[in-house]
Amino acid sequence: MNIEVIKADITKIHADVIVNAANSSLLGGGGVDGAIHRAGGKQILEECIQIRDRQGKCKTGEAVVTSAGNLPAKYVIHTVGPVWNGGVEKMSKLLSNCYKNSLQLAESLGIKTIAFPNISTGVYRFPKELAGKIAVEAVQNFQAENIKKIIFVCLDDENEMIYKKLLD
Ligand code: AR6
Repeated sequence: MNIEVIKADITKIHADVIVNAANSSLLGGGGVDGAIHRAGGKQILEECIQIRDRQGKCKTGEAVVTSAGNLPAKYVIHTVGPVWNGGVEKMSKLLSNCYKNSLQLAESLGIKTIAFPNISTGVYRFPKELAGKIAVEAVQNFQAENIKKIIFVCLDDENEMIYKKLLD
């Protein structure tokens, strides 16, 4: 399995799956969530609403999948990161679950490439260095069968530097 780091807008990435840092309502928001819904179009929101109607809100650390609307990806996996509250152990476990559950769901779709944003490190204020360490550990520990490439897509220089150092 190949792990890459790039600095880019995730909505432009040609991967089978792009992951969204959503909130538990699944109804969109700001940051990467807003960008994905804007670029992907209303199809994504309609599917999110159907999921909500079927199974209720998405809990922190869990993941659900929709199609990708107008995006170059095939699917969007929406996961809900923890809102940082300083409780390192619980927060770390929840963030790790986001990566694990997204990868598991991606495996079940039989896809080969998946792109992650830096979940929880924006509005949810998770410390970037710790979030990077958790993300890298979670993907390195994942036993992939179909997935061949994982891309960490960073929007800012700080995250790009953190991930490049961690994967060096
Ligand atoms: N491409 C790649 N990364 C991005 C993009 C983009 N287009 N836009 C932002 N980022 P955030 P969170 C980075 O706030 O902290 C939403 O309102 C950003 O620089 O998007 O998990 C949801 O609805 C940061 O490093 O997500 C939730 O309510 C990272 O993506 C809440 O924000 C995550 O920042 C979730 O907060």
